[in-house]
This record gives sequence, C-alpha cells and structure tokens, in this order.
Amino acid sequence: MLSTAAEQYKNNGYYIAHHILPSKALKNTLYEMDIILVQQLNYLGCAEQATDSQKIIHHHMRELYEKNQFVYVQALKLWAKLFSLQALIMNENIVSITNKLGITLPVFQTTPVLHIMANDLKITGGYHGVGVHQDWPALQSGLDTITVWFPFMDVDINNFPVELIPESHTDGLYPGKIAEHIYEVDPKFYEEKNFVPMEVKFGDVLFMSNFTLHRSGLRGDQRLRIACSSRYENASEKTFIERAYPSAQKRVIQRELLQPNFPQKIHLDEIYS
Ligand SMILES: O=C(O)CCC(=O)C(=O)O
Ligand SMILES: [Fe+2]
Repeated sequence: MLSTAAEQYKNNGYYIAHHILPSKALKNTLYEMDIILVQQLNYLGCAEQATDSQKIIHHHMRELYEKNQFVYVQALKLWAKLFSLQALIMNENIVSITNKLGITLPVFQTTPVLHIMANDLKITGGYHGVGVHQDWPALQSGLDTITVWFPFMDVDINNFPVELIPESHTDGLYPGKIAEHIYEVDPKFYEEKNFVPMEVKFGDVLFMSNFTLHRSGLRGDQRLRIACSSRYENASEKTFIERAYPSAQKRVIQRELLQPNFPQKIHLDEIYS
C-alpha cells in the first residue's frame, strides 16, 4: 500500500492518506484552541466554556472577533504554538509516510501554520486564502521537502479546499512575483481548468510536493475551515548538503519591552509566593 503512496506522490505531486490521525488528538487540539479563545472571552466579560465542538468554536471565534479583532488575531496566532499541535504534526503515521516518500532525516526549520477560512471571519485588510504558488521559495531547503496539510473538519468542495494542479511539481520553479504572503505564480503559466479541489476529511492528511502549484479554494459556504500545514524538510537531500543547509526564514526578536514597565516585583510575587 505504501509503495503505491510513493508512486502516486511521485507521479502526481501529492498523496492523500485517509484516517491516519486519531480523532481524539485532533479533538484535543480543537479543545485547547477553544481554551485560548474562551480565556480571552471570559477576561472580556463573556461567560463561555471551552469545548471541542466545531460549531461552538466557530461561535466563540465570531464572538471574540466582534469584541476585539486585535485580541482575536493574537489568540489565533497562539493556536499555532500549541504543544499538542506540534505533537500532531509529528504523529507517527505522518512521520512514517514522509519517510516512505523520501524524507530520511526530517528537520523542521519552520513551525506549523494554521489556515483559517470562514466567510464571516475575514480580517480587515488581512489574509483570506492564498493565491497560486509553490511552497519551495518560502523555504529553499531540500528539493524533496513535503508540505503536510490536514484539516480539523471535513473539507469538501464547498469548505475552502486546497486546489492544486496534479503533475505540476516536475516543471521547476514557475515565474511569478513577490506578493504579500507568497511568491505568486504568473497566470500565463497555468490553466485555470487544471486545478483539482482536494477533499480531505477529518483524520486525513494531504502530502504535497513543495513544487506543486496550489492555492486556497475560495468556494466556501457558512462553515468554518481550520487546517494545519507543516513542512517536512530532509537534512540529507543532496543539494541541501551542497548548499550548506540554507533556509529562507529568519527569526526576529523585538528587544524593546512590549509593555513598558512590565513586570513589576508585585506581579512576580503572585507567581512565586
Ligand atoms: O490551506 C490553505 O488554504 C493554503 C495551504 C497552503 O498553501 C500550504 O499549506 O502551503
Ligand atoms: Fe502553500
């Protein structure tokens, strides 16, 4: 079965593995995401309780979004840092499949990214899906890097599926321009009709070559779609070794205090008493 996975992946530039993530772990992460929202809602005076229900989480997101868009964005940024999310991306079934697909010595030079799509949660001037791109320019490490993408709810053609062009992974880098979140591919170089929506259910995982052309499908109904995306890079890829392990990503630390004069001794007394 797994040799078929490798064959499909090599031929098509992607492979979908079904039912490989435990629903308990996915639900636990959803629950922790909701705790992050509910802590802020409670702090802002709304009496809510955390759950793992997709509908209620959507409601909590809307509630916080309407109360305070800044706090809402801060909460969503913290979701991507959850320990349980890091554990999910390193799930043994995912590791084993990436290994079969050629990643012999996996490294993460990036942290997981969450892609959140809902028609009623668009951020003013912010991100609502990404245009046509390849993932490689944002990393520039191993040529065999795999994007590992999985949703926290069933994704069908009406719930913002990822759309990709099968077999586009062997054409090399497509010409394009630097856009806000991606290196956007010039529309002259692909045909609209070749995009295929990826139907990926809760528990399923999409494995995609870093060279496969893809975008966020913008066809969505009233439902919420949350997906996690991570990059399995191969420390042993030949050109990655030859190029001395490059990475296009940098970490920036702001050295100034974010809240001037915070903390004071009194705040620490509460922690350490
Ligand atoms: O989830 C999406 O809509 C976009 C995903 C994507 O571009 C990625 O994971 O690299
Ligand atoms: Fe991407």
